[in-house]
Amino acid sequence: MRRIAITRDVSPAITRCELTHLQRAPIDLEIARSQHRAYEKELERLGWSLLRLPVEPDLPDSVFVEDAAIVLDEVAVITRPGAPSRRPETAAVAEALRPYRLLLTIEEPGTMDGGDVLRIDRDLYIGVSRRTNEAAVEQMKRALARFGYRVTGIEVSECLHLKSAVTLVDQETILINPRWVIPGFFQGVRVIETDPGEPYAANGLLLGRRILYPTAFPRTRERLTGGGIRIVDIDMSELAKAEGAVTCCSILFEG
Ligand code: CIR
Repeated sequence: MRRIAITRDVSPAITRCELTHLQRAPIDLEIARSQHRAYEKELERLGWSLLRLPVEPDLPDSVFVEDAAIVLDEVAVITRPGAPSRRPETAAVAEALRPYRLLLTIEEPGTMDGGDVLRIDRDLYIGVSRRTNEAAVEQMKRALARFGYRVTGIEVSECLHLKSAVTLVDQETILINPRWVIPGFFQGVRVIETDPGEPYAANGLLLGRRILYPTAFPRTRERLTGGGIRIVDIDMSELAKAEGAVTCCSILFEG
C-alpha cells in the first residue's frame, strides 16, 4: 500500500475561476504554479506519491481536485460539483481513481463539492452549502450506510465550504471558525478555535501526525502549536485569491 496524492497543475484559465466571497484580484500564474509545486514537494517529502493529472487549459478551478471526489477506504464517490463550470473536472479524477476503488457517483439533482465533506473516523459531516444540497446528502447516506459510515448534513451559509470553517488537525482535534459553524455540533473531539481576526484560518491539511498550514494565519498558528499541533508551513497566498486553501489541492488515499 502506497500513500497516494492526486494533484493537478494550475490551469492558465485560473484568472476566470469561480468566486463567491472574494473580489477578483489579479492572479500571477507563475507564482500560483510555484506555490503549487512547493505544496506537491511537501507532500512528497512527507511520504506521499504524487499522481499528477494533466493540466486542464479550459477548466479554471481544476487545480482544486478535492472537490471532484471523496475517497474512503472501501469506495470512492465522484461528485457532481455545485458550480456547473466545474462539472467537467470530475472525468479525469474518476479515471485516475478507477484502478484503486469501486466508484460511486452523485447523480442529478444532487450536487456536492468535496470541500463540503469532513470525515472524522466513521462520521462524514457534509456541509449543505451553495455547492452541496440535501439530495446529495441523502445519496451519500444511502450509498455509504452499508460500509458503516454515519452521514450528517450541516448548514453552511457564511463561507464557501464546510472545510472553509472546520478541519481535522489531529485524530482527535478540530480547528474551527466558531462564527461559521457551531463547535458543539462535533461531539467527542477537542476544539481549537481560529483567531477572530483570521476568518479563513480553519483549513489545515492533516498528513499523518502534522498539518500543512498556510503562513497567512500567524495568530491561529500560535494557538495550534500551543495545543501541541505540529505544523509544516506553506505559502498559498496566490491560490487563496481563487478561494482555494490547503485541503482543496489534493485527494489523499492509500492504494
Ligand atoms: C470555487 O469557487 O469553486 C473555487 N474558486 C475554489 C474552490 C476551493 N475548493 C475547496 O476549498 N475545496
